[in-house]
Amino acid sequence: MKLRIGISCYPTVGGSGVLATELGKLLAERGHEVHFITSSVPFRLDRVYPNIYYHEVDVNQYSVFQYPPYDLTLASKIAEVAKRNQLDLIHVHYAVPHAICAILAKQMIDNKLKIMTTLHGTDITVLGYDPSLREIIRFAIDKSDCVTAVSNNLVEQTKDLVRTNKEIETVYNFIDERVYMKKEVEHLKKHYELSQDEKVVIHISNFRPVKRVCDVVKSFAGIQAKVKSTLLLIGNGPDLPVVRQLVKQLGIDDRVQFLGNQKHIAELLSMSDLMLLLSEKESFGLVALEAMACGVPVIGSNAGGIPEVIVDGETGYVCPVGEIDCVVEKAVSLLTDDEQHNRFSSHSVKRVHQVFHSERVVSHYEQLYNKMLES
Ligand code: GMT
Repeated sequence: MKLRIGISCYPTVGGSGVLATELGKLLAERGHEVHFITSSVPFRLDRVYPNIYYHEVDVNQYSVFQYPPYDLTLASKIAEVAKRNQLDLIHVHYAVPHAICAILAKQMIDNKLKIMTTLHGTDITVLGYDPSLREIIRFAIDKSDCVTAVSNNLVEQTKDLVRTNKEIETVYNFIDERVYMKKEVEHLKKHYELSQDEKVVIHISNFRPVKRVCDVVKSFAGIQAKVKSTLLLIGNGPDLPVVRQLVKQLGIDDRVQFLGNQKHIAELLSMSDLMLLLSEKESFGLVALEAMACGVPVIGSNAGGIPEVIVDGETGYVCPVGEIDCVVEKAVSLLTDDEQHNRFSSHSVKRVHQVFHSERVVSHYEQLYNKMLES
């Protein structure tokens, strides 16, 4: 059955926005009518897509208010779009504020809207520790018609932190396999002055402190002392200056390239031999999945949902948070053993297709939508 689906998320760079947008695109391909209700055009919505509509949440700054009323404007917009387009449901990404806005919108239109909330981590693992927000997060979860989280670990953490009895179903993240695949990039390697005999280690994040990018740099310092290699750092964020300073201090400036935010991630991954994702909090780690789809093994920390994505000793390695020696040892073993690397690389691609395939995940969401609408 064709559904009319609203989607609200933070549209800027970030895993939750990426996931929400890719989901919307694939739902539209399946014939559903998809309405994005966001503060700007989601950055992955980079051309015209049939069945996709965009409604801007235009937040005004009134001098009488100390803060711009984003939440209230979003709630009004969801109500308006839902009524005008007769939406069957709104799928919001984040309990706070987006589920709260949807609950308000639902009340504004006489409760005629089903709400699905997907938890991505930051809303729980950061905000859930704040006693002033815990009650409202629980309210958002309890009042949603269906709640999903992106890993089993996040389901457990939510139950522990927020103390809700609501059923929360794990629906893993996915990537678009037509985009994330190994590509021919010899010309690019030349552009980045990467020689044939050197290995490429990559890290992609928003450089927030939870990503522990300094651990990535320290690990790489150990790796490059044993294996000729270059580190590509992709992204931007608050820790960037500290990371730059550390690179200088360790005397590895000539081995590290800072590339800032990038659009064509699959190409950069296709030049790489290994990804490092050493976060202290990570509900899933979508970048790890993107790497695996391009045949790049990942060494990750044992934080959050990362061990559900990486199979230790098969598609990469899992090391305790902050244990640099473990990362260096595993990385050197992978980068110096071609047979092991090829095996891990093909297991990574296989795992993405078997466990995290977009067909499977989008069908799962569709089933949950239908179940929610029947109830
Ligand atoms: O990782 C971030 O800081 C961004 C954040 C977000 O909300 O966009 O990512 C979260 O959602 C992603 C998509 O589900 C997950 O892959 C990330 O692991 C998760 N980040 C954290 O839990 C820190």
